[in-house]
Amino acid sequence: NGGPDRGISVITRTKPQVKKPNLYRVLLLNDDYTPMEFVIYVLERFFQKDREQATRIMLHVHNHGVGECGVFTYEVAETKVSHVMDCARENNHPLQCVMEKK
Ligand code: TYC
Repeated sequence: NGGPDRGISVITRTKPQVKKPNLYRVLLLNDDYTPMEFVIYVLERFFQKDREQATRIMLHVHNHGVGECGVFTYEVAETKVSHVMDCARENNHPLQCVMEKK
C-alpha cells in the first residue's frame, strides 16, 4: 500500500463459492473364477442394487470386462472399494474393485 491515500488501489476478486465435489466411479473387473452369484450379492449388499439391476451389472462386467457400480465422492468410493475387497478376500474370490476419477 502507498500509505496515506496516494491513489494506489487493490482489486480483489472472489470466485463464486459453488464447488462441485470431485466424483469417482466405482468399477468391478471381470475374472474367470468369482462366482456370478457372489458378484450379484456384492452389488446388492454394498451398492443397494435390487436383484435385477445387480444381475444386469454383473452380466455387463462378465461380457465387457468392466462395469460401473455407482458414482460417489472420494471418501465414500474409497470405503466401498475396501469393503468389497475385504469381502472378496474373506471368501477367497479374486474379484477386483477399483475407483477412477470421473
Ligand atoms: N466371469 C465370472 C464367471 O464366469 C463372473 C464374474 C462377473 C466375475 C463379474 C467377476 O466382476 C465380475 N464366473
